[in-house]
Amino acid sequence: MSQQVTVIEHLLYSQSQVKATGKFTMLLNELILSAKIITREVNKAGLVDVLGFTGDINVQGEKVKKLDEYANSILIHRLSRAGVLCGMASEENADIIPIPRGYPTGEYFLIFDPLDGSSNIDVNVNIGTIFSIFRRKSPSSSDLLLSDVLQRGSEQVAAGYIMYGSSTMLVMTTGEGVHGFTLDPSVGEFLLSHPNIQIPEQARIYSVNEGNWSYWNDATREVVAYFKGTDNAIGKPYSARYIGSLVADFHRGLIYGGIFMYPADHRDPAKPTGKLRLSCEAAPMAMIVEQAGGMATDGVQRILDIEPKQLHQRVPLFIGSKNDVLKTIEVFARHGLTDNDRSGYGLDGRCLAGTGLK
Ligand code: AHM
Ligand code: MG
Repeated sequence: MSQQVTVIEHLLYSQSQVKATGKFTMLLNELILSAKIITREVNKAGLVDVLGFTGDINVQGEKVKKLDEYANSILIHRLSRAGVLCGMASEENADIIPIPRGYPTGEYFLIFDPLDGSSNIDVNVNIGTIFSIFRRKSPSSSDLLLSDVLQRGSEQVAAGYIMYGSSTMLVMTTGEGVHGFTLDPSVGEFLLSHPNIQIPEQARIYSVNEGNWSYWNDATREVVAYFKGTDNAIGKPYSARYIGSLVADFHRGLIYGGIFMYPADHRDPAKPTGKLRLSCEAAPMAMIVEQAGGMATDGVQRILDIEPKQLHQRVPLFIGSKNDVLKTIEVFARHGLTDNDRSGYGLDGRCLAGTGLK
């Protein structure tokens, strides 16, 4: 870390002036402060035996929240009062989160997964916050519309994740490359540590929960067989790496190269959707990977081109190094899978009922 450049300095000095507006900077500041607070709590996670389990009553007589609920409430609390958002959506909330009455609003809409991979907390494995930022399309004087919320990933203004691991890292893009910042606890700032990240074009690592093999379609099995076989681009089996925490698996792929997959499966024939959510997981990661020179597809369509129909829509995801994603697309095309084969997928998500949005 030769130059001590903070996230905000980087945004102000090296990104276009459009992005470096006061409002956007304020939004980022609130995200950063939330990330620091979440880091503090994540670092205490191993002490739950000492400090009291979730569900316990703490010394103030309050119920101790689960870490993912805590992260969710911190983000909602801080960002809804920042005066920069017209609304929010979280993986943890069924419906849109409105800005409380009486607080100023802004033109940005934030979608986030407050603590992805939270099943890994108890075993001290990396977890993360994923975020996606859009600009509302309707005039700020009017009510928020469905079209403000359900935007294609290609319309994101910024996307990123904060990874809570051996150190805390913020990786983000505003559409001008991908930059990584590491939290220096001694000064309490995220400092530029990984400028202009580029994902290697050709990888040697594949990452997938292969325990789901029995539930995959033939195209998916052929893709995975390609990576673990010898008749592939590198002439020998790729290494398999799977943590089961999207941020950690994705981050490794971004730095070392690799393909991460969470394919559709037919465990429930009515929902051949894969597991990951389009808006709060797949789309932000897709913007990052494309900005770093990689690709993201559901096998047929570019992730960033998919128009969400529902807030919690799920989508199959193949993301990472260009050559490996291109190979996936080629195999799916050879199997004759088209857009029509996916009709209805992803529509299992909780709907927008009760949000008042039209
Ligand atoms: P979550 O949002 O409930 O935490 O689930 C998402 C996580 C991802 O981090 C990870 O890629 C995936 O679930 C792992 O799923 P599986 O355990 O089925 O392999
Ligand atoms: Mg998640």
